[in-house]
Amino acid sequence: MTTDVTATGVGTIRSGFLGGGFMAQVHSRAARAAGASTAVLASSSLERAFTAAQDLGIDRAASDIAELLAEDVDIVHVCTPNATHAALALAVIEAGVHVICEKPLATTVADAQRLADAAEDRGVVAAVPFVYRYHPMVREARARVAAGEIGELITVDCGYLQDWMLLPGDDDWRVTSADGGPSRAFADIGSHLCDLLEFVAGERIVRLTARTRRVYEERGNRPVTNEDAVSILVEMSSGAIGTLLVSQMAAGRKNALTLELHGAQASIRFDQERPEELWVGQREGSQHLFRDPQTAHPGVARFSVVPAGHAQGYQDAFNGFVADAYAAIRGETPDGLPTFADGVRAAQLTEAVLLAAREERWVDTAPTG
Ligand code: SOE
Repeated sequence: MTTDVTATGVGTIRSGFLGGGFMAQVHSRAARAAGASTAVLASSSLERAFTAAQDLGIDRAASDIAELLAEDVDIVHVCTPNATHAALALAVIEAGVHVICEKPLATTVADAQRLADAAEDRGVVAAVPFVYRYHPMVREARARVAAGEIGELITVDCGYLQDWMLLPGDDDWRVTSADGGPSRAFADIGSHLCDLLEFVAGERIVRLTARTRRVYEERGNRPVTNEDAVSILVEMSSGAIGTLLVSQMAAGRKNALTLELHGAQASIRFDQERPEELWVGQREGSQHLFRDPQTAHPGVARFSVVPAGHAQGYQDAFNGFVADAYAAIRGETPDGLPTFADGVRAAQLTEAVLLAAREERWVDTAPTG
């Protein structure tokens, strides 16, 4: 005898994609892993959409967002250049369709807030891929901190280092404010770092000051109008202090997001390039923990999709995020799903970093409301 699963209300979600680059690849794999039908993709032209749809195994190519929305999709993944996010995400929300929008959600706080408000008014699920939250060992760290296992937070030492913009010839659409937005290194990767810090520590960055650095004034024969690197000093709600270094020009560092929290009893360190591990530092008997659903903190085992010793990585984290966003569409409330409110928070921190650097001063960043 067979049983109809759709009869339980768990129907197949139809997903649409705006953009055909690296992020659309990652999103579409995750959508498929979550059991969705990857229905349609639109890009900057029908030709590009057709090629990308073919490469990614997506059923149909659309020439623009209107055509894409006409395909009766349940959710749209916005994976286009940064400066286009706000207008596209708003059009999706106004059509009453759920949305996952790449970060930065918008290039200003006002636009990001407008999107968050619009999503709430329309009652659609609106998520931002702060996907590092979905590494099982990040959840383990968060659970241990929340359980008081490291004690009161004293200092934090964090970084997010890449090297793909190291050489003067390295170029990308993100280098100009017109396409990338006023911030590059911070908005692109510093935003992940701050999201993860606040998520794991369970507290906010309440003040910061920053220095930005642009190494080459020109790339690809056009002026560079945003930063390659940022150093930040932070103060947390508990009074903890810390440093954050963010760079896209750190030779040899590919995607080195590191988070180290020092508490009154113990320290905890996560390194994104070794996501199966967690270091717990102690005056005596520091430990290296390895992901193991059998010994994970309660509530954390669900993030392990394969048994201990069978390595999980970036795409698995992405899959976990998209699966949770789709669960939210089905009416569930998954713990730790990053929403547009978190996208607004990232925009606030981005503006604060740029302001602090420009005016050489401390800026208050405690969330209001
Ligand atoms: C490039 O810097 C990039 O792909 C980011 O845009 C992603 O958000 C990050 O996860 C990996 O690096």
